[in-house]
Amino acid sequence: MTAVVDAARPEGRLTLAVSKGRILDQALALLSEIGIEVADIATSRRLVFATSDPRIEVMIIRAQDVPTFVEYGAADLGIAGKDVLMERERSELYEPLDLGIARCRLVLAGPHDGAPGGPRPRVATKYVRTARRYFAARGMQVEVIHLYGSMEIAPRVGLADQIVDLVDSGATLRANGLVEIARIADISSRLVVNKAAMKMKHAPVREFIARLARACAARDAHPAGPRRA
Ligand code: PRT
Ligand code: MG
Repeated sequence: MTAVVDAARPEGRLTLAVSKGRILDQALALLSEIGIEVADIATSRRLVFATSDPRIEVMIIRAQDVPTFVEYGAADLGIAGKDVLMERERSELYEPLDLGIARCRLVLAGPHDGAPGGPRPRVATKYVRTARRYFAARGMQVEVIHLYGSMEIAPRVGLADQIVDLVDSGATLRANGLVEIARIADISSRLVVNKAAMKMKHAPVREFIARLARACAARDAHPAGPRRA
């Protein structure tokens, strides 16, 4: 793979890619725990932000794109959901740390009054590869239908018999008359690291991982604390 060479990025400076959306607030809270504050994030339309630590800049991009930016070296590090990482065909990334944020679970769900769906039920999901792997491992014959969102309505409108999707509180499933049939995976956000950056920027990368690891450990030791992510 040809790495992106960014002449504008000074030696030793680290770029961290974080997804916008629901991971962002908890990721920023974690960064704040290690003394990294991101400037003007609420007001700006920029995508790359300086931080209170001159050695670290933050790039805010779509959840699904974080591993790609890191894999190609456009960012040295990233914070991505395990769901997104599992769905990648191959991974050229280090995944040194479970940050324990944006926790949820990937489940198989179906209508509470639903018929099993015949010999080859249709399953709608955004997580096509992960779903295929799950069913193949169990010798289950299903037709996987790829959707980009709103999986929960698929059974109601007869598009699918079941869905594979993320669940947090369960409110979305309930609101759509669905129940959890099986838990496929526990999900949380992970720190991922570009392999070349791990070699070429070894000291700052290791230091950054260690700081985040300490912040996660401190949070987990005091789970009732006010800043729990
Ligand atoms: O919009 P974009 O394409 O950029 O990405 P995205 O929509 O995938 O991003 P976003 O902001 O939704 O964040 C996605 C990441 O957050 C996922 O990759 C997960 O790692 C993490 N995460 C944690 C979740 C949830 N919890 C979650 N509950 N992502 C989505 N959900 C959705 C779920 O799909 C369902 O629609 O929330 C709904 C269920 O929530 P409950 O509480 O009703 O059960
Ligand atoms: Mg979204």
